[in-house]
Amino acid sequence: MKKTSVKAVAGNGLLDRRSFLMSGIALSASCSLGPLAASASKPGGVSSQSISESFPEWMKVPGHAATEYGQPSAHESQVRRHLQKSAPETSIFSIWHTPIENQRGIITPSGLHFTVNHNGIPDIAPQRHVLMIHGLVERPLKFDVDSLMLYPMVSNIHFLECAGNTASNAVSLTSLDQSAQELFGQISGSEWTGIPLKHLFKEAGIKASAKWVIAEGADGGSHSRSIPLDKLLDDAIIALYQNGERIRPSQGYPMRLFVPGWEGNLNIKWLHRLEVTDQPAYTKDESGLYSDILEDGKIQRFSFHMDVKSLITHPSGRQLLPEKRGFYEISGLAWSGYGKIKLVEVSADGGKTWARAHIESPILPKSLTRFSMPWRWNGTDAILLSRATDEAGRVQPTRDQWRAQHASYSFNHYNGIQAWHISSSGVVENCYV
Ligand SMILES: Nc1nc2c(c(=O)[nH]1)N[C@H]1C(S)=C(S)[C@@H](COP(=O)(O)O)O[C@H]1N2
Ligand SMILES: [Mo]
Repeated sequence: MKKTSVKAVAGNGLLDRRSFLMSGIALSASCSLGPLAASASKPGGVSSQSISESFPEWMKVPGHAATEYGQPSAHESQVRRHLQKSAPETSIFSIWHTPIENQRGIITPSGLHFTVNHNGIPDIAPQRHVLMIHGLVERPLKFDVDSLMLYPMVSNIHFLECAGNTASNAVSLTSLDQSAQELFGQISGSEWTGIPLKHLFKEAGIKASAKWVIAEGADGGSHSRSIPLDKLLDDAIIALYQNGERIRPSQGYPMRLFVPGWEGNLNIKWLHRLEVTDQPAYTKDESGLYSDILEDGKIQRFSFHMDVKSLITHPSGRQLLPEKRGFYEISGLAWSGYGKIKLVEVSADGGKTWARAHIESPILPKSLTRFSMPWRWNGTDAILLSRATDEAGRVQPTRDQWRAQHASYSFNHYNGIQAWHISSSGVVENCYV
């Protein structure tokens, strides 16, 4: 196979996808498959006797029985949530990060969904849990879990991201030697199923003066946020299921508010109260941690949307490229709280040249979206970047552009372009360009 048949689309080895798919399998087979696979690809080259002699032991005995609840392979036990260093395990305030670099596709397994708990995870008996809708309504309502389960439900795939995700890259003066999980682990994607809030609000009868809703959780600290009524009437749901099963305790069992595309903190878990009002409550949870400090020192209250952002997950921080000068599929995730992802560009030379990545379907609004780009690494230093644009026309800023808009110690809603440095030894490290 001639190497010249694969067309370059940008500097430092980024390749045209179509020409790579035409010739890429043969190219990568010749550089990475071992002798067994190579001979198996030639039928007739191996006798049936030598094939059966090479059977591993599990092909010669019956396997074990299935169990009532499935578990991942024991060989994948390193794929775990990671506790953010600043929050000790015993603390009631804890942040666990998703191993985002182990994920392919756009759905995070529920057991690996990131989780942020300001007051621990309450043990809620579903029979005793109540959801109230009150305030500026004609008919205050009280629901138990069983009565909510009777309502028609919708299912949608959406990301959930903490406003503090990637905070360390916003504030740190020198780039940290961290994995994608450590830097970016407060983002996950799931299918969320539940009741559109507009149906419940219609039943309650919202009064004309209503503008805001105070949503409160049933955790010990009464985590609460003020949310504009319009958003809740638009696409918010009371989520009862995640990825086909009832929401897990760390995600808000028995129910949570789900506000697509808006900052994680508003997605109140263990939801027990929605108070319809004409003004925000300025709760402790919105006035303290979750306000943005701008470059002139002013505080921006209520930055609801999660902005357009992307990340190359393969390869990413602390990984080692196994093949020097090999063919790689660069793969990553892009998302925007404003809608669908329209464009992802990738650079392998630190931003000198860019090429359009392939965006994999499904391309859903306010959802993780997978992109990919074939790359031939020439074995020397490279800097990989990805830059996402959404359908609202928002473009991911550089780190410097983002920092110019914010105070030096501001860290929420950081969405600067992520750079991974590949050294000639194949080590991948976080870097700032
Ligand atoms: N009741 C309650 N809701 C909460 C929180 C909380 O501590 N208590 N944490 C918030 C924060 S900061 C985030 S980022 C998301 C995280 O949701 P997850 O734990 O399901 O990933 O939940 C939000 N909802
Ligand atoms: Mo958060």
